[in-house]
Amino acid sequence: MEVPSWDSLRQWAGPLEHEELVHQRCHGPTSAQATLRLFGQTESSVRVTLYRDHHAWCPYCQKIWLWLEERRIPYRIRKVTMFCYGQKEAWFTRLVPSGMLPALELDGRLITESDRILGTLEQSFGPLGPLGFEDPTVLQLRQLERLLFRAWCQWLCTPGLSASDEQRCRQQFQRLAAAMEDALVSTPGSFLLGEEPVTADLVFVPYLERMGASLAYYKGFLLRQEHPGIHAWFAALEMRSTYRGTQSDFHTHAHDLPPQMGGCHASGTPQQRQLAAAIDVGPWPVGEPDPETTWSGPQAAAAQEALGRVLRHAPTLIRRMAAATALESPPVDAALRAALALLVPVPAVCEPPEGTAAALRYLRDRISVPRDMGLHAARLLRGALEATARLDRSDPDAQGPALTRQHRRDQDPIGFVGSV
Ligand SMILES: N[C@@H](CCC(=O)N[C@@H](CS)C(=O)NCC(=O)O)C(=O)O
Repeated sequence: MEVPSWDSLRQWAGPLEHEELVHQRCHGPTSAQATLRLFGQTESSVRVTLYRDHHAWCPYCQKIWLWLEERRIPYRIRKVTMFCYGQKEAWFTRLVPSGMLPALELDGRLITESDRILGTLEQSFGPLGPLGFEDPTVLQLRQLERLLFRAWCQWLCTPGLSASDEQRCRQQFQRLAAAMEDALVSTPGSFLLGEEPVTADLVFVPYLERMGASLAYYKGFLLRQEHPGIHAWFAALEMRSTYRGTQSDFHTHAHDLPPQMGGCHASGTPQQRQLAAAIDVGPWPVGEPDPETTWSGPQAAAAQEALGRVLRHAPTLIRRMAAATALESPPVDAALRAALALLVPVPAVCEPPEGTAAALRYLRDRISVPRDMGLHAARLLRGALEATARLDRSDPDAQGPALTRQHRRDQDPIGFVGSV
């Protein structure tokens, strides 16, 4: 089958029209690509600016991001590069010399530290839910989250654990995960304090998401399968477009965590190796039932989203894919279009030019969720890139350069910034 042209692919992509896109990003569902959120209000109502990372990865930023989205407070977003991805913007270090995220401006006053930010937002706009951030019940839950966080770090980040140490760390982690499940069943409703998520829930979201991903990849442990109460809580969150807009996936977290955590250590059991390989190369979902999400959404919309996001950044993507694999741009350009042909309403199987499998896999390994697109769009795109790489006649098994563990400068946002 002949590889489709960019023009023919463009007709299937989602809204690329600037005005339509901007309106959707301001007023529509939560999106990692938004830079202004108005929730039906006008720009003059904006009192808040959130400074968060370009990668939509920082857990402390996710907590604030979710709070603003759930509470529907109009806000502006300014994105900043985290150290491990590239150069921190000078304008930001002038504002926050440590360079730490998140930071938030409210009526021109700058606040740092996520808990202080939440406290200030509550004072100005009222709490999310019946109890304030400093209420003893909420404080107790916040402490439980920190204990769970520590148990997770000990299990994931301690090098050279023996089999019995692994077991001990796992038990300690599971004891605290069960305490969270007890807290969940102690009140009616799917969330910690009832039928709707409150600040206490949002405090748990970022790290529980990272725990689920990293423990699957490095320990072969499926959090949601092992802890049905936590699974039900995630399932309730996944009914909300707010959470889905900030939700990452196993692959992104598994590879973004090591530089942030100073190393993540695999248990090396057969189950762990098998799961890690599936997370890396698919097919996705990596299990039945799907251990990452209960939300499936319409497949056609996910394909359209993936297509639209690649089209938006195609020249930069092609340049990076070619540079990383020492190829010329034209064959990489054609290989990428061959992969995208699998995402259109009537998919076509197209052979990529010979020798381009590594470039296709370079991109497969670097799709970042939710920075680039949602979880399902990313799965479809990774699948299309992998399936097309396998059709490479000269070297169907060629891999792209391995992902680094000390930093992720291969994900430097320069080159993508400025075009949404
Ligand atoms: N205690 C701080 C922790 C914030 C934090 O650790 N932020 C990290 C990102 S997750 C950061 O900005 N690091 C600097 C960088 O990576 O550029 C808070 O709660 O806000």
